[in-house]
Amino acid sequence: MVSAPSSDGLIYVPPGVTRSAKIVISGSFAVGKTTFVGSVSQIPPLRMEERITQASAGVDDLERTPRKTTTTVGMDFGRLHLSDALVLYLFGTPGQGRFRPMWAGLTEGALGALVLVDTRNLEASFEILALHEEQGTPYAVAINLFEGAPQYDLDEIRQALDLDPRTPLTTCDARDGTSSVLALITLCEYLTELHAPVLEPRP
Ligand SMILES: Nc1nc2c(ncn2[C@@H]2O[C@H](COP(=O)(O)OP(=O)(O)O)[C@@H](O)[C@H]2O)c(=O)[nH]1
Ligand SMILES: [Mg+2]
Repeated sequence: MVSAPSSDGLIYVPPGVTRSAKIVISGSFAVGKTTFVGSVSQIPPLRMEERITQASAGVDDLERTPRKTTTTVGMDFGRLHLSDALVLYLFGTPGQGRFRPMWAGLTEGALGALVLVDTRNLEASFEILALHEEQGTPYAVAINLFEGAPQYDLDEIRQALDLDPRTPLTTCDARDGTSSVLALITLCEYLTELHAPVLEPRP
C-alpha cells in the first residue's frame, strides 16, 4: 500500500533551502529501515508496504521480529531539514535480495548511505556492504539496538563486519527520532570530510 503525505503540515520545501542531498537508508530485512525513515522524516513518510503473506514463509526471516506484519516492496521516502538551507531526502531500500534490481535506481545520485545493522544477524549485512562498495557509495554503519540483542564492543563489530578504519560506526534506536538524527549527522560529518577540499600548505 502506498501512503502519501497528507495535504497539511510542512509539505513544500521552504524557499530558503539552497542545498539538498539524497541519502540512502539501507540494511537487511527487518533491521529497522522503514522505522528509521519514519522517525526522522519531517513530512509524513511515503511508504510502500505490503502485508507479509504465507508466500514469504521460509524466505523472509521473521524470527527476530515476529510483530513485523508488512514489508517494503518499493522504497521509503522522507525529508529532513538539517538547517534552513540544507534538506536531506531519505530513501529507504527494501532489504531482501529479490528487490536488488531496484538498487541501482534507488542509490543513483546518493551522496551516501547509512547502513543499519542488527547484531543478531551480522552476516545479513555483508551483502549490503558489498553492494555499496561495488557502487562506490560512501557509507556509515549504525547498529540498531533491539532489546535482547547481543551487545558487542564497537571495535568487535568493526572487525566482524570488516569495516575500513575510516568508516564511521555508531549505534541508534531507529524508533527514536533524536537518536536516528544523531546517526545521520555521523554520516553527514563523514561525507563532509570526504568532500572537503584538500588544503595545500602555503609555500
Ligand atoms: N525493539 C525494537 N524494534 C524495532 C526497532 N526498529 C524497528 N523495530 C521493529 O522491527 C520491525 C522491523 O522494522 P522495519 O522498520 O519494518 O524494518 P525494515 O524491514 O528494515 O524496514 C518492526 O516491527 C519495528 O517496529 C528498534 O530499534 N527496537
Ligand atoms: Mg522496510
